[in-house]
Amino acid sequence: MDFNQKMLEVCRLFRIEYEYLGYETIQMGNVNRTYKVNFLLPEGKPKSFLVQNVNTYAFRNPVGLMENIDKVTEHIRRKKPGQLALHFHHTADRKTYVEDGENFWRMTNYVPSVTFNTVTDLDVVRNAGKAFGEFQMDLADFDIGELTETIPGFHNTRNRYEKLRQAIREDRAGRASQVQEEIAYLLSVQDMACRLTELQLAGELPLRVTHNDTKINNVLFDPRDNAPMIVIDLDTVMPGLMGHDFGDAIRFAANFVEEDCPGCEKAGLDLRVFRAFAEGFLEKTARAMTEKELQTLALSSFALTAELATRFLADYLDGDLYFKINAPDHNLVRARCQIALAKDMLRKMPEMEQVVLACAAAAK
Ligand code: GN1
Ligand code: MG
Repeated sequence: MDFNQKMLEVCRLFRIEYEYLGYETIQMGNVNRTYKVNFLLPEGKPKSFLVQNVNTYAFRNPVGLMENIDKVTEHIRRKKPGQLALHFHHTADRKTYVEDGENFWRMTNYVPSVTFNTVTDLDVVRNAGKAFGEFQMDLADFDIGELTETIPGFHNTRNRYEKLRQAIREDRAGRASQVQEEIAYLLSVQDMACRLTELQLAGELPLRVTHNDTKINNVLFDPRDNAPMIVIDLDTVMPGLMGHDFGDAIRFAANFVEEDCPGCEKAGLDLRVFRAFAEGFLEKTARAMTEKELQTLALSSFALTAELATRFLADYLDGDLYFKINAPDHNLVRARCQIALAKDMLRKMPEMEQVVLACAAAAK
């Protein structure tokens, strides 16, 4: 079927009856596929919606995932009535998704906004820190037991290492011999990378409802003044650690380069960005944090960076089954970039720790 026809069919199932104008592919995320679909209202104005094709290789239980999102967005909406929120459209039989035997579709409102893949404006970074901190605090009274684990063990770094070892053993794409250096580095830092997971398993860090994918481009900003408008991409909202959200945000936003920048020698941690994000995040969360959470916040940046490096490298070894790629070595480039960032983080760990303590003291 022609893709225009497919888009139209999906939108009609979500009961959008306006005149169809066409669709645009949106570069958003490395897992799902996203399209902006444009319509014409009867009065002649354009109106757009976002349609997503959920990657069911990554998300094995997409229905459970949609239920999670529904509960979480409703919880936030009840707390902040009238505030801009993500709204998922329903089919005639009240479902928030359409399954056509091959694909899993969903549709949300389109929010005109700006997003950032790299940021140098420290006010924007601070605002992102506030947005993710507030998101976590909004869900502080949400019952964890209500949530399905959409990807079991998502930030279980120990399991991620196990999957890397399996990928090395199986060597499905015959690439292991090319990446011995990367493998050796990641294995050499395994203990430190897994420390957060070990503390979690020992019950020393509280389980919270966390976002788990806190890339700064998952915050929509107001184009007029760069104020944060809304946190998006709730696919991985699950029980997790404070450090998962902090660490993942840092590994993305505080890197000197984008996460898939070729020529990884330029990758590294920008301490100014680290500080700005920590200021915003801790302003919202410091009062609710335990001592142990605070002590492991800087470490969490390293843990999440090394963890993602194992994921990119494992996917490269598997033959690129999980992440979308735009070149045959895309996953390798990504893995190298995360490794270079992780190395720099280790060098800067004492400074990062100091910054965290100073920001927490200022926020309390
Ligand atoms: C994936 O698809 P996206 O961009 O929201 C991944 C994250 C990674 C990220 C790296 C469900 O997120 O865990 O950190 O790529 N999401 C999933 O860019 O695996
Ligand atoms: Mg995501």
